[in-house]
Amino acid sequence: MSFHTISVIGLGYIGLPTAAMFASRKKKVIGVDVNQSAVDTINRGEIHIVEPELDIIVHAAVTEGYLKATTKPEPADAFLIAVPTPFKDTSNVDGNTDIPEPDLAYVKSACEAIAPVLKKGDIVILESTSPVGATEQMAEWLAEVRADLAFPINGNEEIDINIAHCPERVLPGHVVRELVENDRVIGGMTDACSKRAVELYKTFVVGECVVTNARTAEMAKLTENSCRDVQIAFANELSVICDKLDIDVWELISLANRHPRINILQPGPGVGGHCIAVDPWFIVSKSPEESALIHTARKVNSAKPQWVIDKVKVAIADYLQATPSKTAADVTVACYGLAFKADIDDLRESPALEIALELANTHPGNVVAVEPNVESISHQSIELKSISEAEKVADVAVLLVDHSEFKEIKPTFAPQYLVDTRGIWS
Ligand code: SAJ
Repeated sequence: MSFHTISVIGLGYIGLPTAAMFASRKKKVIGVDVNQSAVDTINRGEIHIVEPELDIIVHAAVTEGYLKATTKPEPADAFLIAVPTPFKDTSNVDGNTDIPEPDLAYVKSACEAIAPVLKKGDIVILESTSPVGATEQMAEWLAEVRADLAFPINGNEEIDINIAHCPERVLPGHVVRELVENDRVIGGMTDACSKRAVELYKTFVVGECVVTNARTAEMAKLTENSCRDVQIAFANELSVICDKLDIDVWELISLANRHPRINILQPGPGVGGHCIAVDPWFIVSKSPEESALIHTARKVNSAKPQWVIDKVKVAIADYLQATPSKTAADVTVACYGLAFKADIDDLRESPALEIALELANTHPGNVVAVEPNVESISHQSIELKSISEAEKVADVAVLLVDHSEFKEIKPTFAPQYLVDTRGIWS
């Protein structure tokens, strides 16, 4: 049985490109989102996020009538849930965060929203990165609302609704290409569920659809991002050690990487985004005793922004010592980059933004920022400037993101007044 109508719940950085991909293969796609303004934007054939090539695909899909967005689910043959799975704020009274717990509230709401329109033969796929056991939980939530339908729970193979976890694994900035080319992990709750999910993804995926069970698929996604977090933590720890020992960490890493079996990643101001800084906690919160390395990596990466802030404060102090006619209030600090990584506009969970805001809150002088990928920011304490304006006014500079625009220039800050967290100007 083929899929006539596909519904994608959650039209964000993953859901919208996925919906657009199905629509580009001439499937009828119903995108569902609670955000009315995002729904209106998409129905005008426009997009509310920045992702290369996506605007053209969405525009074509909407004008040709294959994609429409709505706030209320409608019947479909397949439902893909791509809603956020953040963690709960577990800060204690002292503001110290213990081990954060995953928050599946958006998945639960999505289940409650689609349950009334489910019919025999449908498939529901959880795409959101989730802790182990979330897909089983999702099936139970659906079953609670639809006692008239058989779900693959408690070993039941005689089912009306197929359930699978097929985690998204695409890199922001390359989503359109990676959605098509990357191999896809397909974790069905039964073999039949996996088979149905493979049929669905084969609509546009040219990469291999590799079948496993739902729990392994959940853990595979968490493992990929935790592996990257641990590797970045190693690079970040090296950068702190090298700073103390007066060694250029970027030269060191490029030398070590000449070894045929070594491939060290790059240090930075910390790890940002809504994936790598979040997903390892899903493992740690479930298996705290067994995940010492993953937990430590998270702590190393989380501590890096404060280390950068301290370096900027030392640079400000050095500047004041060399310029006794000035006070701290006269010193302008320029932050180059606010996004969570290069060449994107996404400021969510960005260590660069965290550093800039903390500097703006604590430094008595001006803090300006250059962020070529956004036109405005909601934080009034930071003034956005162009590259040339910032260089004119800045006394102390901190390079936070290796945007292409920054790689093309070489500002003339004295080394003692420049904190280069990406190693492109130093
Ligand atoms: N970073 C470094 N040094 C590096 C590499 C990255 O400091 O050498 C920092 C970046 O600046 C950024 C953060 O790490 O702040 C994360 O960036 P990223 O490019 O490593 O990853 P994301 O968050 O954009 O996307 C990741 C990808 N996962 C892996 O590469 C294993 C992507 O494939 C996933 O689909 C995505 O998470 C997700 O949605 O889970």
